[in-house]
Amino acid sequence: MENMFVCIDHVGYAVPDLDAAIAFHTDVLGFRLLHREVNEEQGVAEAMLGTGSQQPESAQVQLLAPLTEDSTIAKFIGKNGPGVQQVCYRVDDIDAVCAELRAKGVRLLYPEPKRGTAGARINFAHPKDTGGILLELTQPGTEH
Ligand code: CMX
Repeated sequence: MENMFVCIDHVGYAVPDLDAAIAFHTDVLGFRLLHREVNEEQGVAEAMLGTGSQQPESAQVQLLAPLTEDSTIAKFIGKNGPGVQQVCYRVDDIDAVCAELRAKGVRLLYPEPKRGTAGARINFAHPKDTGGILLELTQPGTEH
């Protein structure tokens, strides 16, 4: 595959309080709130913020707050404190990219993509196979 990734779609920050983090990003940093939702399967209340004019915008900020004490984000905050939890690359064909990464020995967390932000199809490469970065792959959905 010539180009596996379209762009950096977003960087995900683990935050303890979603409303407080949205307020900081909009009031202090001047981001625009683009989208917010609850994803029960991922255990998160999340928000997407952007500054650019591309549609769908690239290099957004994703704020991820834990829904429950045993969720992935709660565990991350408990271990590391709030901060950068993931970097997400946008792809055109997530099935093809996952197949290529698997063929190159990179472990993906899910056998099949799951539902992500705004109906995107997502998967994650394990941080132990990527130099310590949790890499999300996203193929934007029609709700984007
Ligand atoms: N970035 C980098 N390294 C990470 C990491 C992260 N976000 N999360 C865990 N690790 C590392 C830990 O530091 C640890 O390393 P050491 O063994 O060297 O100490 C190792 O991975 C295991 O860490 P853990 O705390 O025991 O975490 P788990 O193995 O239980 O979970 C992971 C790690 C990646 C499997 C889990 O975070 C996961 O399933 N992530 C994908 C789903 C997700 O992040 N959902 C929330 C976001 C939803 C969305 O973006 O839509």
